[in-house]
Amino acid sequence: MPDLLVLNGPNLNLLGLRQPEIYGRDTLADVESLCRATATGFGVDFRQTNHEGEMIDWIHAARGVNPGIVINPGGWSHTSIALLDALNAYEGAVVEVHVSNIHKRESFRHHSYVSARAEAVIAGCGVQGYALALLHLAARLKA
Ligand code: CA2
Repeated sequence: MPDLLVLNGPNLNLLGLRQPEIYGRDTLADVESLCRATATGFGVDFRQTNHEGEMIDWIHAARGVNPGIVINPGGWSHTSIALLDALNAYEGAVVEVHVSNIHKRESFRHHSYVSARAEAVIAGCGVQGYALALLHLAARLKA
């Protein structure tokens, strides 16, 4: 089975290390373990970057290779048409995840450009949102 790609945007390397009242205490390494344990039948290619161009290059490279992407675009969710354009050039399934419920937070977090491309959006389930996203993709891609 080909790998599912799990992409994490800026500052998510700090998960579990700061602001636990918003993002919880699990680190990004814990999230990676959770993803690997959840995506039965698929490999997981798990990445994080603080550089928007690098994220876009990874999405381009996924074309024709990875059948699904789980993406937490972090702050780029609310700013990046370039990220949306890259996802629109990708033919596979996309699920957007946010650890926090962006709709309960500041109004500038309420809109995500990526949501226009995602087939599902999970927000506010904490890091379990990644597991839910992978369960959805695995079921959808095996069917
Ligand atoms: O809730 C989410 O997963 C977010 O995508 C996290 C982003 C935020 O900009 C989005 O609005 C919602 C922030 C990335 C994590 O930043 C941290 C900063 C300090 C400590 C821990 C994480």
